[in-house]
Amino acid sequence: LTCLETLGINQLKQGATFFSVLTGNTQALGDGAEFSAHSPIDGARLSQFKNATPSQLHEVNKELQEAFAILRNIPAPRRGELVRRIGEEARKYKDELAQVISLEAGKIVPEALGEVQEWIDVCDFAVGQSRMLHGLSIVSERPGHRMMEQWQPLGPVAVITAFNFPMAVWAWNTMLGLVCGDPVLLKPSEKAPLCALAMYRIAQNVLADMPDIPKAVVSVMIGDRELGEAIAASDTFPLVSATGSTAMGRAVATTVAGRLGRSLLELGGNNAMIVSKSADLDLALRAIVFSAAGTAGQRCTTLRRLITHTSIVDGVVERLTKSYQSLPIGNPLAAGTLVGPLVDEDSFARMQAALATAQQQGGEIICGGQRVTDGVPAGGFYVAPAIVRIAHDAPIVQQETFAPILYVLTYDDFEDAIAMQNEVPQGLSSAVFTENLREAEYFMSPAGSDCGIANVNIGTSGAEIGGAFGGEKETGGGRESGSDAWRNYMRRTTNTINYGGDLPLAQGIVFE
Ligand code: UN1
Repeated sequence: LTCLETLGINQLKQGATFFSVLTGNTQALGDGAEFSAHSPIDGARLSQFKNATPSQLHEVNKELQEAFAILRNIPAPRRGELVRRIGEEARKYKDELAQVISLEAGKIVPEALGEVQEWIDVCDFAVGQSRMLHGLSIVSERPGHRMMEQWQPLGPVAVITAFNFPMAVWAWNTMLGLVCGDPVLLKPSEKAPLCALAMYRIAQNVLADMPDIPKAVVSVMIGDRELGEAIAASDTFPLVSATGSTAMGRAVATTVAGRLGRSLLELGGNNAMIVSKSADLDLALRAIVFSAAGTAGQRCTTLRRLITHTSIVDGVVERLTKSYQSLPIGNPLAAGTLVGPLVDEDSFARMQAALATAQQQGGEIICGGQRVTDGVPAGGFYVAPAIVRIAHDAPIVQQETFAPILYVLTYDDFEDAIAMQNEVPQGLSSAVFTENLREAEYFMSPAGSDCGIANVNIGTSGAEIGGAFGGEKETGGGRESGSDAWRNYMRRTTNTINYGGDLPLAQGIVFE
């Protein structure tokens, strides 16, 4: 695989086994059990690793602490220069990086390139932010005093990521974490470990030319759940940022809360779009297909529920079915493919189970759902994206199934549509298609969508990095990427300074 050669990933191994502990200074095999990662494209084995263990984490933590002691004193714009150069390096190897994503996550090339672009974009954003880590200046009630806030580096940050956005989610956390003065340890999905090695290589290429910055500021440990639990339990990390299932996030958050650490969670979504009777349907149809079938339904922002006005639902379903049937499904590396494979057989089994349950609960499969074996690489799990008409309150509709299933629900009153949009336990992304100003504003109002993302006349997926990304309820409440998400990676100090010659007490207290 030439991309692994070009990126220098093939040097990161001993015999046939890749390193699982990488801190820039140390590069070592894991001490734990061996495992392999396979390509969703054809099931072929891509790589072989050994799990890094909690005792190896203990050693890495020392390096992270030492790195933090140095990094926090390096001026933030210099830390920004590190991130600027990482962005340049990612630009240079954009095609190769995208190829590693396609191989490990099964993403089509245009979307894989988009993911690398998301990394590059957040670098640019973070470089600017490195000169804008502003605090407030606050007036004091006491004569001869003033107050201010400062934002200080927080400490080593752990980032736990999922297979579906192996580079972008790491980059949101890491590029901002670095400018904020925090070393970042990544524990990637075991389904996408080569992506982690690729990102490590890119960052270490840059760090090699910046000897004032400790190499361990971009570190990686590859391991299983046991490693994740040890990270969550470790006092080394004042912040643990985790992306993945709600079950995983709940376990991480509970452990981190037990030691009163902070967690930054981006968990399940069950994203809906309301299609009003006034909607521009040409636009809506395109948005639905990209959001629901794109990435083979494996984004946390994937459109899963279509809440359509009763008067237009039949026409919408008919047009949607037509475009679903002409979607090119196949090898994600081939030009023209729009829908690649599911990540693995388990994922396929979960999709089949969800479809069977939907039928038991009164749902009707309008199209798709079946495995596709013609014209696709053997060994991969390719499926036709499914459309299911079902009642909004069927229990299966309340769950996130990480596969391309679009549930079509209907409404008569706009208020009911909002209630349906909000009735699920997840709260990540949402959208309305309407030409009606009142509906659009209502949707975005305090009584509207309860999600972290509420879009008008665009789909639920494909957010740009400038906004804060994340959601409410079981989605976990975290906000990453743009806006003021940088504050997650810093601690706030409030300073009160007395430049007078007296010592007045606040609240007018006299103590003498
Ligand atoms: C995810 O699926 O974990 O908004 C992240 C989007 C992408 C990020 C998705 N920018 O769909």
